Amino acid sequence: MSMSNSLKKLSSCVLLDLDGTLINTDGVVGDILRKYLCKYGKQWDGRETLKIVGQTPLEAATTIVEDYGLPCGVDEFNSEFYPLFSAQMDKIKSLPGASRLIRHLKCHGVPMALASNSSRANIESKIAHHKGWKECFSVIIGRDEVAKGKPAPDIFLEAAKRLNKDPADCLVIEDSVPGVMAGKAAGTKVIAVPSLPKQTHLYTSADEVINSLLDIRPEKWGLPPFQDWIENTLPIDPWHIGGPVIKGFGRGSKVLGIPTANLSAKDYASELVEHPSGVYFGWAGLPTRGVYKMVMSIGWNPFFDNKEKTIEPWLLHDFTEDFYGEELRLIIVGYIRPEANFTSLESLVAKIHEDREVAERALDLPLYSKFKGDTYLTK
Ligand code: ADP
Ligand code: RBF
Ligand code: MG
Repeated sequence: MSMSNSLKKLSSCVLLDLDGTLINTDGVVGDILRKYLCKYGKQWDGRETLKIVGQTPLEAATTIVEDYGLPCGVDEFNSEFYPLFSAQMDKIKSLPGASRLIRHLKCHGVPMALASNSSRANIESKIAHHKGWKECFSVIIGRDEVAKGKPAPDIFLEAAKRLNKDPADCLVIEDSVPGVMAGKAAGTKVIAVPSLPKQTHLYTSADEVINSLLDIRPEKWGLPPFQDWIENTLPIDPWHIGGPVIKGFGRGSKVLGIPTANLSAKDYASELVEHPSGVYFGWAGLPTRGVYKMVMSIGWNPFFDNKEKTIEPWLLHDFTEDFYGEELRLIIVGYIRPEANFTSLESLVAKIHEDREVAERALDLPLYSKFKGDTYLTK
């Protein structure tokens, strides 16, 4: 690290954006649309969710009206959609790593501000549904409390002022491009956590671009490090998915020597939206065969630049035959790293084998091994 690098990175407080950074509205949007589209005799395709993630409400409405050929205008669609959305605000989930980050900073006495482009009242009603959040912020500031919203610097300047901090000592965490611009214009350091995939190139003014809040390393910014990593793995709230094994891209075993048993992306689209791309691990059950350790990637496989987000589970066992069509059950218990690109197939394969070793070792820890006996895996 150069000297200027080490000097520029120290922060003493954190300014957080809300929508798309700490909370995720897209799951709720999908639930509403599923019911709404029935009215027009259309069936909601879960993959549409992936398409509208991170779009502005107007862009998303236009996408849906067009893709489904709805016999109404975008304005009419919005006037019907918005009341349905308001009524579901309590169902908006926090993003993976959001509560962990807030609690960690609070616990170490790092001052925090919530600085959002939505109105103060709107912010308050959204965070009311997340227990313990409001108390963590010394300052909460909305669009209606300053002259100009993001990308103007006003919101962050005001937040720094109310924290009695110089903007240069503040670290902004933002998912949107206007938000990153606002932070830079205010003179803060900015970590971008884009909510849209493959958009890194739009965030070049940010000091760092990370894939999800799971990848934040506070010590890089002079803040206290997380202490919950165990043997190169991060425990997560376990999630369960299952279904019949389908044909994938046909390159796992052929190109990499690493077979991955694919599930239908359509059936678990809401989980795909909810979980950041990256490398995870856990347990896999094939009810007629047994329970096995498993390491998987979730995402677009940058090396192959896939168009669709998929889950690629590699069962850590030598099978003598394929098991297409069989029911596969997964419990995902931990996170290893973000997806990466590689300059050669050999380096990708070497990294995946390293992931396998990390997963294999970690799954023997009681904290992870206790899920092996879960009946979900065996039906
Ligand atoms: P596809 O692109 O169709 O997923 P792969 O080359 O990735 O093809 O191979 C995956 C298939 O290989 C699985 O669907 C399964 O039937 C079989 N298979 C054999 N051993 C394993 C393993 N250890 N982990 C995952 N799948 C395996
Ligand atoms: N693909 C990538 O492009 N980047 C990765 O970092 C990456 N990590 C992986 C980790 C594991 C444990 C597994 C099983 C796969 C990973 N892959 C990654 C996906 C790999 O490219 C994928 O298996 C093939 O695309 C098969 O379709
Ligand atoms: Mg596969």
